[in-house]
Amino acid sequence: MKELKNSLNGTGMKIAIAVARFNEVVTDKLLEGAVRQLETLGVDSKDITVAHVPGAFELPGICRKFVDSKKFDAVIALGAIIRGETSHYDVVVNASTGGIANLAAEGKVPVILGILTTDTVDQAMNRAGLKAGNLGCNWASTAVEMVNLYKQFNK
Ligand code: INI
Repeated sequence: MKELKNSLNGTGMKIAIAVARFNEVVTDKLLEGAVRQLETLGVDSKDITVAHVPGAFELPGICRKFVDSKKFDAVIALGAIIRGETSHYDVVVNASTGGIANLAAEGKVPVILGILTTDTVDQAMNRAGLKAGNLGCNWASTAVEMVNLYKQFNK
């Protein structure tokens, strides 16, 4: 049996992060956690490119631009969609997560779904580092792990 190797070594990787400004109090924390974790895993800060967009709805489009540029090994989409704050919660959730999922499934480079969907700001803050750890860190690790898996198809 052969198994692909899993690795969290991010040395030499170029990573793009798209982050929504909507619910910035949450998404700033997710970004902070993601960048910190990428650097911990060996990604050079000059190899991390960040694009700020107005809201989660805008994430799939900018992620597509990052993928099509062919300059990045992985793309991470960060956002926070909070039900209490909007009547079109479901529309924004479906459009943003569906767009990211479609892009990810193309398999060109890993595209990481880093969008929190919660009922309250408190729940979102907890998942952005207040209580339950910062999911931005997890999503950064996922990006590096997936890049290392994808690399094994290019040999
Ligand atoms: N965008 C978010 O990222 N989170 C939200 O909770 C949200 N709410 O509450 O509506 C939200 N809306 C804005 C949307 O993402 C777009 O920026 C807007 O519709 C313009 O296209």
